[in-house]
Amino acid sequence: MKSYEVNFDGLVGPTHNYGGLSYGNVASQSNSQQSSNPKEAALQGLAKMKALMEMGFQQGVLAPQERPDVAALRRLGFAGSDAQVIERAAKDAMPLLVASCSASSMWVANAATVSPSADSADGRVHFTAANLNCKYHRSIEHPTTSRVLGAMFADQQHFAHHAALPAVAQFGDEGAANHTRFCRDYGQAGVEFFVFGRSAFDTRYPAPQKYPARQTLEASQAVARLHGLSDDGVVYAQQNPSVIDQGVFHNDVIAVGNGEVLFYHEDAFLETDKMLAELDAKLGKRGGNFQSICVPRSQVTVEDAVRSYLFNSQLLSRADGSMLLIVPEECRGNERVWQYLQGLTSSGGLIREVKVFDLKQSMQNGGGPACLRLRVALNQTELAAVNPGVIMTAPLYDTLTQWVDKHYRDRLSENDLADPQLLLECRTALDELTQILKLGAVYPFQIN
Ligand code: SUG
Repeated sequence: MKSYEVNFDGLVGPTHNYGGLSYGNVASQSNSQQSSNPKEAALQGLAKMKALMEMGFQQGVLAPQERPDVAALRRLGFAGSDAQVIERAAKDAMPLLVASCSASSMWVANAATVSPSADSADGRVHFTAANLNCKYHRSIEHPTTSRVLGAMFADQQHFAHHAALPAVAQFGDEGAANHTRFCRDYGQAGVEFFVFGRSAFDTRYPAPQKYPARQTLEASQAVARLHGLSDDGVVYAQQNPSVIDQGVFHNDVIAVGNGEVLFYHEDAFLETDKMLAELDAKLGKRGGNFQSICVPRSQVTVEDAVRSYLFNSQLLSRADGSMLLIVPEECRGNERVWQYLQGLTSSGGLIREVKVFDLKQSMQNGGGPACLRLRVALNQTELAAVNPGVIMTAPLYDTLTQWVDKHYRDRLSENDLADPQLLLECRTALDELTQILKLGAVYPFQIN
């Protein structure tokens, strides 16, 4: 049976703004307080989805969340009508209002970890929503994420959903941003590669000194257990703590993998040789031929990688077996990175082509092409069981661009977040969206 990697991209929500909320994420910190353009952000994301669909890749869409999250503000003690809750938070605790307005759910690489049916013990596709417990504004995403994923992948015969891990730092889980799957074919058993930043319980593992390591070993192990993965099909590796301290807050900022290929920076991991040998041996046992492409620090520094998001690219397998890299415009803007990419594609290796996308609105918050997508490997039967409303088509693209044009503002600054009208605009837009995507009631304002 034919199998596919389906990319579900996060649709940018109407409150996209630069809140400076992510300590350790250089772009988020340095663009704090700038005004944003939510309409442009959403259209940039949709343009990428459309382009991939037109290139023949399977493409889906993942809905944004209700923001401001009034229910979250109520849990923090703000009371009254919805408008009063927002007003009071704006007056007494602006950082909490900003956090409750973040459109960060757009970076769906952090929505969940997904294991395909070929890897799991019960032969179903498994999803564990990420608790995103390192940052308050992200920790409030998972209940709605779970409902949205449940509405997209509803058929229990094929899809199994797990609630987010316990909401403590020891089980800090950032989802697929620290998870890669290698395989010979999407429908065959593969090797799932979990990269962690620190261990919560084992002091032998070093930890970064400056910025937080968001993903723990124990969280990755729990996800592997929940998904019923076998030891033969799992490899754990530690991220180099020194790159976390240079702004590599997720592994997908310094490495990307797909099929049999890992594309990574020389400084990305600890004990790299051991890790590569294990990946090679385990993929070999599953009929695959593991290949790695190491980008040397002499050509691209970690700083270049963080600024350009070279590794936050989408590595896509084409029908002829060659690979395509989807990179953000910032890669073209960095001379060393661009030169490296020219050499890479002309060397006759696996990666033959680079396509550049303008995702500046998302990039300014530290979210590149790979952050904006959640990969789900599905066989034909499973793909047919996905809610068809969320599969990208030319008519859906047109409908969604019109929907964005109708509902989104083209400028948003911190003061605008206190405007109770923004909440009404968002709810009106999302109510319509759930009808467009045929999701049913998934938002707090629809179910409470
Ligand atoms: O969690 N930025 C996100 C970016 C996530 C990128 N995802 C991956 N690399 N997979 C984060 O740091 C910034 C929000 C703000 O500052 O307004 C933010 O949440």
